[in-house]
Amino acid sequence: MAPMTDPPADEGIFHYQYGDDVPAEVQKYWAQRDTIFSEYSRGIWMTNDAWFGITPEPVANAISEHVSDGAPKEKKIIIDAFAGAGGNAIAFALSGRWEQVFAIEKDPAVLKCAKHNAEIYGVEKKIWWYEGDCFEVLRTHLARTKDAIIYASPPWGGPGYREDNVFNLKTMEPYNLDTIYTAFAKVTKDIVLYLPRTSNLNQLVKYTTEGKKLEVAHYCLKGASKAICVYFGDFTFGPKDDDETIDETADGAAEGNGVSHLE
Ligand code: MGP
Repeated sequence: MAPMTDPPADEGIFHYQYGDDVPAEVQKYWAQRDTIFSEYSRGIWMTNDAWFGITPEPVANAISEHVSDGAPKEKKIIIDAFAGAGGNAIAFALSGRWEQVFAIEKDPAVLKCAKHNAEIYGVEKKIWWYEGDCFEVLRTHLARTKDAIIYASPPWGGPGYREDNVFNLKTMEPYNLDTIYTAFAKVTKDIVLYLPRTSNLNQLVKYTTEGKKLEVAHYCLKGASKAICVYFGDFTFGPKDDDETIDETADGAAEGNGVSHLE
């Protein structure tokens, strides 16, 4: 159990307890802190930028359940390529589904947050951490991890993504869809991407195997879609009536609804 330790503010790491300390651009996320991390008050660490990309815990849990159920049974390793402050890797480690959970994060301060946050959830030692660029780490350390799946919640170029009615995955910054998919597919075809809810679905179809369905799920909080996950490769999901099993009614709970199939 992690003791409540002071965050190293000189490294840009904070645990905001009072609204007055929170920068304007982070206020909206901080207001939802107990939804984003149910254990926030136990001393969760964040950098200011990490707030924009963190997956809220109910959504991370819903995704984790979906990934666990849908991944080919022989796959025992999951790689979180853009681990951020740890939301998804923590959920994957807590699920107990994986023999190994790898988490890659480029920003040393954000990685420090992720490790600390995982400690709060009691799973810091269940995750293999890599500091570095995920494309480099995949190439140099994980290229032969054939029984892995890759989960990635990449940067979307900042909150400005909301201004586009249809989000163009070809111009996503700093890595576009093709860069991400092509690099990851060298390790495995079983890839899950967390992308803007308005993503151009036509741009995803090109990466499906001929004749196969591509699963796309909206993940919602309080009735509003937060993002989609796209399941490439050999993911299979049960009868579609069962998709709603991850749909919970409690306030703030995630709904894994809206699974659609593109062919
Ligand atoms: P949001 O769009 O900032 O908030 O992020 P919201 O509440 O949907 O906006 P509203 O003003 O329309 O109500 C929604 C969710 O998207 C966040 O909780 C993150 O999980 C995710 N998200 C947002 N951004 C900018 C990114 C990003 O750059 N990368 C990743 N991976 N996820 C992001």
